[in-house]
Amino acid sequence: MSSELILHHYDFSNYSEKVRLVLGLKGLTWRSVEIPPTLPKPDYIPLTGGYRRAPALQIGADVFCDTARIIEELERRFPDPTLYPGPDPVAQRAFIAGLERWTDATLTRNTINYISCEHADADRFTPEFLTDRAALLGKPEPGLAHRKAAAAKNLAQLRPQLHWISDILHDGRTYIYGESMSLADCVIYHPLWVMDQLAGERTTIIPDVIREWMERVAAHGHGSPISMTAHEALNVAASSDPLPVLPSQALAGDPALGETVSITPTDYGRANPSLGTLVSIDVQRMALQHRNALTKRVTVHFPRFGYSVRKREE
Ligand SMILES: N[C@@H](CCC(=O)N[C@@H](CS)C(=O)NCC(=O)O)C(=O)O
Repeated sequence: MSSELILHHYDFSNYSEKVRLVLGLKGLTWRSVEIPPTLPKPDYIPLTGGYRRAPALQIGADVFCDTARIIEELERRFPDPTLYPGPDPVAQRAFIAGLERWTDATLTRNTINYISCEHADADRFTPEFLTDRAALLGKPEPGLAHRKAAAAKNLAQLRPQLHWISDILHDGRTYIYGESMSLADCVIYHPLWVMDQLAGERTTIIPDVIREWMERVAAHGHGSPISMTAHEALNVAASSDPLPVLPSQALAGDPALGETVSITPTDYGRANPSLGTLVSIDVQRMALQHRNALTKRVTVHFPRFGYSVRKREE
């Protein structure tokens, strides 16, 4: 039974970068499977049961979707060094979860929208990529006049957020929480980092105090990735059994264990839900199992926050 960590990701994916930083902070060795940034993803979707977004962490025949669920699992398996080095790790975890809602939703949306309008001619924005993202977000592809206005609008939203980050760092601290890097650094870093990746150059709007902190964070690296093909990863799933599932504590209105369900992001990517049999659910997390010829039986894990679960009529 393989317990190797297999990360399915791609280079300029900011959510993948969040997880890569966690792997670096913990000094882990992992297998790296490069997935396409646009649909179709024929070697990835058989693992996730339909979910298209990046990244996912595969361990044998268990697949963890969404950075929140992936990072929870990494902290559980590899608690040392911790992602929550403060005096009260339980409270710190909750505060960072709140912080992450800001950076994953608003900050990421503003940095990506700003850069894709301001640097619309960057190599990264191929027609294929833009069409895929317009469909993913359910929006039309913007014309040139609209782009200029949207860049200005997003920059106006971005500036106050950059000030918040500069203010956190104004006393010369090394990391967001002081002397030790924590998950707070990873969750603020990735939406800023992605601007340079998409523009293909160093973005000028990031102030020096933030740039210097970003360099300290990046210096922790990504751990030790060893590449793996998508085909090898599918074979790992097919030759492993899923781990025993977590005990359940369903809420009123939840589907029953054993029912066929769909698990769908509540924000974007709703056209690509995961389908399977509900095997575990509690207030924070849920999991379904599916099987196909490529993977055999696989358990796919999601956080409860940001995903809805519904019974499907067969
Ligand atoms: N809440 C998710 C968001 C994941 C996400 O949106 N990832 C982006 C890449 S950075 C994505 O999947 N974009 C569409 C795609 O790659 O197919 C998480 O934390 O993992």
